[in-house]
Order: sequence, then C-alpha cells, then structure tokens
Amino acid sequence: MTDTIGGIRIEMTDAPDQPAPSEDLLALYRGFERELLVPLWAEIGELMPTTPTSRALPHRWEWSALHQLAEQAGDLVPVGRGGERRAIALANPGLGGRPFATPTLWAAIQYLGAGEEAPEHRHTQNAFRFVVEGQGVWTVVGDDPVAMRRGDFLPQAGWNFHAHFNPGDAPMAWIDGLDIPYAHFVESTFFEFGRDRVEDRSTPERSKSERLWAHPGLAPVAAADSPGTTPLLAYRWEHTDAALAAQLELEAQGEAHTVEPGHAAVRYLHPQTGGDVLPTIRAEMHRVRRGGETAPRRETGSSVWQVFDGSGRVRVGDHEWSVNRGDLFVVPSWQPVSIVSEASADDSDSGALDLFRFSDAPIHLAMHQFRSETEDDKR
Ligand code: GTQ
Ligand code: FE2
Repeated sequence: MTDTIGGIRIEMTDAPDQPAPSEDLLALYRGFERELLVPLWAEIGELMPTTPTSRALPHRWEWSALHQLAEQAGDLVPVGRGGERRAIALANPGLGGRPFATPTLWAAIQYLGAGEEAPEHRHTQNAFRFVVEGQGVWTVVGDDPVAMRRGDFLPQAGWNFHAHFNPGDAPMAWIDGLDIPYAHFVESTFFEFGRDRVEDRSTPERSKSERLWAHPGLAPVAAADSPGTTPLLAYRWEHTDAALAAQLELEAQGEAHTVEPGHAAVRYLHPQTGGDVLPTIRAEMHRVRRGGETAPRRETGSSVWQVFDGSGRVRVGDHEWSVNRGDLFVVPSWQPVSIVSEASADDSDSGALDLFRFSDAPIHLAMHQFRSETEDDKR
C-alpha cells in the first residue's frame, strides 16, 4: 500500500501498524527528505527479500545474429588506440541498456580481421577468451604469444598487459568474459595503455605459459610456493574434451563421476591453488549426452552460457529457448536452469550438447554467500 501526503509518497508496503496519514507524519517524511534520509520500513521489501531477486532477465542471443553484426563492424569500425577492442557486449534487457550481461559479468563478441592488431593495454578487471569457432589470432599476454583455437579457454587475470593480433588472412571472432560490471560497481578499476605495437610477431604452437604449467600435477619449484593469479594462459580443447569423454565412458561402465546421469562437467582451475581459475570468475564446460536432460538447478550469482556444440532446449525460470552452436544465454541469480540435449542433423557425431559456462561464483564464495540447490536437495 502506498499513501501520499502533500506529494510525498509514503511506502507502507512491508511495514505493519503504520500510523494514519497526518500533518505530523507529513512533517516527519519531509524531514527525512530534507536531511537525505530514508527509513528502512519503506525499503525493506526490496532490499532484504527472502530469496535473491535479480533485475537481470533470462535472455538468449543467437550467434548467427551476433556474428553477422560483428562482421559488419569489421567492415565499418577500425580497431585501434582509444576504442581498444572491436568488442560488442551483450546488454541484458533488465539492466537498462548498459553493456552488462548480468549485474556482475561482461560478455562480448570480439572480431579481428586479417592482419589486424588490438593494441596492448592492461586493466584490473579479470578477463578470459573462449573460442567457439575458427583460429588464427594470437593473444599476447606480457611477452607470451598464445594461440587461440576452437574450444580453447584462455584466462587472463587482471593487470597483465595484453594485445591480440591476427597474422593470417581470415577474420576471427571469439567471446570475451570479464568482471567489468562488478568492478564498475565497487569502483576499484585501473587502466593503462601499453605499447602501440607488440614487436614479437612469433606464432608459436605452444605458449611459454603452457610449456611451464601445462603438465598435470607439476609446477616449477621456483614458483610453486608463491601463487599469484593464474600462470596458465591456455586450457586446450583436447584436454577438456578428453576429460568430459572419460566421465561419460566411466558412467557407461557403471561408475558415477558425473554431475548427474548423462551430464559430465569440468571446471577450469588455477594450477597452483586448485581453486577457481580467476578471482571473480568461475568457468566450466558441460556435456549432456544425446537425449540427456539436466535437473533444474539454481544458485546465487549469475551465469552466462555458450553452446559449444550440438543443439537442444534450455529452460531458465519461465523462459525457454532452443539453442544451437554459438548461442549465448544468461541465467540470473537464483533462477533455475535445465538443459535438454536434442541432436539435430548437422551436429557432431556424438549428438551430445556441449556448453561452456562462466559465473561470478568466486565472489559469492569469498563472501560466504554462495548457495546452490536442485529439486533433489530440497527433498
Ligand atoms: O580484449 O582486452 O570485451 O579489455 C572488453 C575489454 C575485451 C580485451 C573486452 C577488454 C577486452
Ligand atoms: Fe583488455
């Protein structure tokens, strides 16, 4: 219930036993306004809900539309100093047109034409790249050029200098995930330009970071005792694919190492800490076998998913979409998500649905505010 006294709205929605409107009450509310004060009883319903409510809405973006616009931008908009990147961000329809996929996460398609270079810079925001199709761009982190190919996950923690260059003769598009909205909200951001042109144009198969860190369970002793942000700059598809395949193979042999029947998943970890790969971002790859279906699951914090292979149907809250390779969708805080794998004619042989996912879970975990549940947990 809302009442108005002398043009001042008095919210009584969540407060029982409110006094009847009177001249004295009016004076009190005018006093609050004059002194820039707001009483809790007027706001408690919105600020302290019984369960998380998100301004972000479930939404799906189709890769074909995104890619086409990125290509058009490639023809029309140069990439260079100032604009820095030809990156086009998902703008959640619940977040007022801001370039925010969720209240904490940035997700963008980035496009680099043949011969182009995105100039070096660094920022405190944490970032990663994920490649759903193509290859041919090297992201140079510090002095380490790192190849980008389909299926690779390339984390890049805050304050590392980075540039991207495309030495080949074909354009390439990929997605970026960053904690830009979170960093903006907590007002912690720094930014610096680097070199306008990175001299090292080498295009190694394997980056230095992989030569040092991509050996299972092994760390250089010189670095082992002093973990900083992740030193491993590429998680290659062959490893991710093999890890997912093994879970489903073992399941077929009667051993349960999957999230649930027919649903394998792996998480990208920091090789030194064994924890989430980035301080603010959790990243995972999921595989739902042909015809499989995941139980509705919800958690605090928001996620962005991208279909890597296959097709199917996704339900988020009361939204439902069919999805195909490259499509992205957003799961707001505490909204249940469930996924059905529906093989279509042009899918890969396995007919499985592979999905890349990233979320802001590390923030909620660090604050001791992470919760997750399925229908099973509630029984
Ligand atoms: O590639 O460095 O989508 O700094 C947003 C900010 C990409 C990048 C984005 C960035 C980058
Ligand atoms: Fe950047």
